[in-house]
Amino acid sequence: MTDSVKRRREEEAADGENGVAVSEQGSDTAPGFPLSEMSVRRVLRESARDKTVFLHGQVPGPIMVNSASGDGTDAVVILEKTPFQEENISELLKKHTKLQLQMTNDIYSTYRLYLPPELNEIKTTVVYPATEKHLQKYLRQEVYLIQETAEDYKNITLPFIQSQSFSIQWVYNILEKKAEADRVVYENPDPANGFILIPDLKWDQKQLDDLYLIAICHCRGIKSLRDLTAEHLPLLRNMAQEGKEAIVKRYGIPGSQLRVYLHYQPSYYHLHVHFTALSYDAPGCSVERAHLLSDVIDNLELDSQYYQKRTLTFALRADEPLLKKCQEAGRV
Ligand code: M7G
Repeated sequence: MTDSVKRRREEEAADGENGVAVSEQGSDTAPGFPLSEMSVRRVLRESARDKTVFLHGQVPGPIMVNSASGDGTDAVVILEKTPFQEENISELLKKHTKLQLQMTNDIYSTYRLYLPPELNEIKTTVVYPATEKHLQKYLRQEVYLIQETAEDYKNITLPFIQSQSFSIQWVYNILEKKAEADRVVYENPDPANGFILIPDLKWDQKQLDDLYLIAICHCRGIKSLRDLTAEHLPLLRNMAQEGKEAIVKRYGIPGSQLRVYLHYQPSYYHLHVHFTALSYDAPGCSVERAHLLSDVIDNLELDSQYYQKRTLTFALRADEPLLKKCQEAGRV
């Protein structure tokens, strides 16, 4: 952890202001999700490597219009064991409640280490109520590569995203300071070329190894990479430069150690840029999805219509409706 992060934590503690902790973890103060009442319908996906499980749950209560099945309201719950924090390790060794021997052989042995609850937290992300599209997003499926030409975008993808895309209410809530206002790291308030930089939902901000922020532009109506032209260069340059400056100032990580990119296709069609630690193998940073912001800027400087003209490649999961549309059009 850098000194600046430590300092900020100390300042927050001194202010008695829990910041993230109140809105994300303070079940005493935050409106709670009824986790213990939820029944698990299925495991959507799990990863032993990432120590993560994605659950489709159902909470008793009013049946939502878009409830996938059964009685109650659908939820997606993601449980993730959190990375170790260097400054907690000696506390963790001292305060453990039990060390149970599993096996021993010569100089080798393995144990089960049991910890008090405060040192044993699980990051829990909840989408509630969840739509069928959320369930699909997290369900493990086969994936297929699509090579989307400019024509394909006009004829297949654009009509599809106009009818289907995820609600972006959460984005508007951030931009209008109706949610996560206490988490904003940096803002350029200019309506055309400004943006808000905020920690991503995926990052618990406890360690810098998996640093993940997003920059969301104030301007509405830029759906994705496909809409960008040279007209957007001032906005993109601001996001690149001011975003990096804000991150080095707050977290001490220089721009040369950040991966700054856009997704194509994104899940949410309001332009945003991902900032992740270069050493972190962030979900969604693979070559078939991530477009480095520096390359995007360079391409638009070369040709304003670059992203309207070129073929873009991306992967779609087996039962995504867009894949079906591409198949119907004979494009897969
Ligand atoms: P994307 O490329 O549209 O889709 O990125 P992806 O989720 O498939 O990567 C949207 C980004 O916004 C992701 O990195 C999400 O983790 C993040 N995100 C999504 N939601 C609903 C929220 C939210 O409510 N708050 C914050 N801070 N980040 C979010």
